[in-house]
Amino acid sequence: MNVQLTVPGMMCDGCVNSITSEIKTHDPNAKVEANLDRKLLTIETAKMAEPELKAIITAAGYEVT
Ligand SMILES: [Cu+2]
Repeated sequence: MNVQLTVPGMMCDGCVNSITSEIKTHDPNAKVEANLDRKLLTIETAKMAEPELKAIITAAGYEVT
């Protein structure tokens, strides 16, 4: 499943790395792609749906809109 989320607080590669590693603790096979200009995160995962991904990113300290 492909999920696209907007994360306005994602400012740099450091943010992307923190979010990616949090997601990968829940699904090591997840693929995460970020577009920093558009604050867009694309997550490919067979294990998780959008609500769970939102919860993980929020818990990591980033608002999802
Ligand atoms: Cu950052």
